[in-house]
Amino acid sequence: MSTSNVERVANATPVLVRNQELAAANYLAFEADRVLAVNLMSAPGAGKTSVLEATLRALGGKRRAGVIEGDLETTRDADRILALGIPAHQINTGTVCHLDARMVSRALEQFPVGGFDVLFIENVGNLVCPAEFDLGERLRVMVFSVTEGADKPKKYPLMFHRSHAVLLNKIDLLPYCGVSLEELTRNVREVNPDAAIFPVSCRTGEGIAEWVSWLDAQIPGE
Ligand SMILES: Nc1nc2c(ncn2[C@@H]2O[C@H](COP(=O)(O)OP(=O)(O)O)[C@@H](O)[C@H]2O)c(=O)[nH]1
Ligand SMILES: [Mg+2]
Repeated sequence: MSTSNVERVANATPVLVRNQELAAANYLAFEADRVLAVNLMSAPGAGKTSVLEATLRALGGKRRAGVIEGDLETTRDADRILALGIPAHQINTGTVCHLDARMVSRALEQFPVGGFDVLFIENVGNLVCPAEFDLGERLRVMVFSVTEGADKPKKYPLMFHRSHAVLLNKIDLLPYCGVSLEELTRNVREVNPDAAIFPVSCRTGEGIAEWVSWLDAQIPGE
């Protein structure tokens, strides 16, 4: 299509500027507590909670971890984390399609994170808005399931572009969904040449050790 037929829409910046201020305060609080805050993002169902379950199991007792869960409704994801014996706090956003820095700052009042080495914040499932709202995290990690199609990094570039690591999940399903891992990886690289990319399967466990080893290296030492 000719570019003259494409309209680009301007973003609502004052909301984002205010969010950045609150995110900066959260960032300083996390640094003061020496906790690595990880903002985990994806479309609904890509496998964020499954990745968390696999990651928490692999970290074992080696690192003290906590989880803040974001969903429109229910405590299902927090319950899945609590079932592993890991402290978890659920935020329900109602109709809001992403977490923001204010929600996280309020959660921290009830869920102190000073005793953790790593705090995972599972964002609301959405491939668009979470990428615009920083929470004060040091790491942004994205889960992308191969069933979503190889073209999505190009069509929804912001989350891919801003992520420090991209997990290509559900590789056990590659034979059934007609997606080439090479093409998908190439498309991620085109929007983000620097991201660490990990093909994984939460179903078979493939690739989880490589991802967890990378993550573990980001956690501040004693
Ligand atoms: N086949 C397969 N299914 C997976 C994998 N990871 C997650 N799932 C399934 O995908 C669905 C959504 O997973 P969930 O972790 O709840 O995704 P979230 O909404 O991003 O937190 C569940 O039915 C999981 O069992 C995987 O690696 N392979
Ligand atoms: Mg989830």
